Amino acid sequence: MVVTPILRWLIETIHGDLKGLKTNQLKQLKRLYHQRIPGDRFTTPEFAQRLAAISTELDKPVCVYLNRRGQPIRVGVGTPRQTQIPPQELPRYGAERLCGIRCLATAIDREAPGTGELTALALQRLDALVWLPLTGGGFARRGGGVGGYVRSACIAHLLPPTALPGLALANASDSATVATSTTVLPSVPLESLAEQDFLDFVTDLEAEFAREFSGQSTDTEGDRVLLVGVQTSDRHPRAFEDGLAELDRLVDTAGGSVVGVVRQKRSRPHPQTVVGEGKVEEIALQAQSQGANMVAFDRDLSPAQIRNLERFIGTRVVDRTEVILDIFAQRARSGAGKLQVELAQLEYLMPRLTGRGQAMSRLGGGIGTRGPGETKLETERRAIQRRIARLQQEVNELQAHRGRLRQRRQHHEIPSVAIVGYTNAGKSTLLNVLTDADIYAADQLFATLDPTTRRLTLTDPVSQEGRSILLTDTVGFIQELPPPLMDAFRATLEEVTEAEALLHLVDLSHPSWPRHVAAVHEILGDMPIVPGPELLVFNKIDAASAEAIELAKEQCPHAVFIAASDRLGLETLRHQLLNLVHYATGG
Ligand SMILES: Nc1nc2c(ncn2[C@@H]2O[C@H](COP(=O)(O)OP(=O)(O)OP(=O)(O)O)[C@@H](O)[C@H]2O)c(=O)[nH]1
Ligand SMILES: [Mg+2]
Repeated sequence: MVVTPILRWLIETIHGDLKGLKTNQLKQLKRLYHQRIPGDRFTTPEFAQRLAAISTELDKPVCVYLNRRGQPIRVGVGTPRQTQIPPQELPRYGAERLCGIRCLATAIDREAPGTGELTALALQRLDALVWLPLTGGGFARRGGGVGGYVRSACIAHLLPPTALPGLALANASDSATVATSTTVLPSVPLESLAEQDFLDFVTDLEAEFAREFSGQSTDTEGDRVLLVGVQTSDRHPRAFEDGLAELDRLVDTAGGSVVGVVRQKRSRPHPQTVVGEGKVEEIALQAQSQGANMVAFDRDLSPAQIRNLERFIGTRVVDRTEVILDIFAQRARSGAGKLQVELAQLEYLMPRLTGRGQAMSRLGGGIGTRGPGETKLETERRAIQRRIARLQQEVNELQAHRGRLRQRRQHHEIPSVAIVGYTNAGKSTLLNVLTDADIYAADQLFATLDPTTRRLTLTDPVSQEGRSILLTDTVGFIQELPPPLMDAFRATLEEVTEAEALLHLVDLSHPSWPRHVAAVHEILGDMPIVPGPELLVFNKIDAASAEAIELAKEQCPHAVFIAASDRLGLETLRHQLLNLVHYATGG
């Protein structure tokens, strides 16, 4: 590679506090980039003294970051905290590794690193922090010729998690996490430090991390996700905890594993970063120490918030909607399902396309794809817009097609009932036991995406006359259903609103069932077509507590109580369904 002057300048950036630096001082600092020490040494005495001399001259601490080959990759003026490598520039090694970079830091009047320095060590997962306190009164005699020098040094490094029994990382505060996840070794004379083998040290340390890590997790696939809950004053504490538990479930369903939870109480979300500055740091630290490669927030984030958070934390940051979209994408099997999921994903992505970093805003290429001066981003936007328009068109066709099918059924005068309810209520199980349909039912959120309709014959207990109805099982609801999904799934949701009546199934064994009922009503209320009358049916009574059943009976005296999987209460349900259909069709 030819090193052009501009490239050299880029490579040799001096970080940190450069105020008042003279040109020749800057040159001295830049020259550090050309130094190299043996890769198997923490430092050489000469290199340490050279840093001490520069530090003395500047009257400021100096930090040099070395890779494992002993090459400086970053030089900064200031403390390790002030010169640290931003998360997105760090190589990602994961929880079982260190970052492959050590920091040599001179220090003025401080014998050992403090919380700030140890935080920087933990945030970056540095191989080690080599602390070089200056002695010799160099600063007192600044300009007087005699420089400060380094006599002794100490090493700080990360501790593998088991070295810390019983540490509750999930709720540990910032400084507590740092204090327990790092250690500072006793100070030794510089000469003896220079004789120690650095590579042996770092290999042993990493072996411990690797052992820990393999003991901790068996599943190396899938994302390791750190959850973040923000309890704003408009959220009831119970609703907040419910939402967080639901997010945990969603992440799990999406195939990720939750490695920890961070909570914050705020009157309202921080406009730039949702949580406060200190909390962002705690999140970054925990993500590092627990090897998370993704951070999921329990609320929707603006595109700018996602960008800011990713910059500070250094992992992918997703919001609740993105997790739900991901589950939908994994579940979609049918053409219609895939079509609607793709539309929802693009509608979600569109506003988030702006300023996705330098890479996307560079000039685009390709004949006929751009006007003069148009950027690649705009080209991409237009391509996506075209795709969205085409998918919208296809969804319209799907909607029309399903409409025709319904009309044909109505023509045969078979009334239809749609089973609605919160996701995982047991809707598919119920359709299966009532009609021998063969629908996938599982203890998962959004097991069903595509509607299935089956004929069910109900017998009038008095006249013994049979009456057929069509029963439709469809996608489950969730609170705060993401708007892109509402729009994309309108063809599917229309099956619900176009039905003559609804069977609203509720999982009574779920402690938050009242909130689920409210969420379903809210979504139905938002639909363009007013849905028909609803029969409330409580499911899973086999797993519900006696109190829950009592409460539900009290609050909803007309509801039906069943256990679909145990075929309990199905007779009553059939009678009530017949009544519902009579009522809905005016018959
Ligand atoms: N204990 C108990 N579990 C049930 C009952 N009915 C269904 N389940 C279980 O609840 C889970 C969800 O059932 P599904 O039928 O897939 O629920 P769904 O409403 O179709 O869910 P989505 O399609 O994901 O929205 C499954 O594990 C079922 O076995 C019941 O009466 N009692
Ligand atoms: Mg289902």
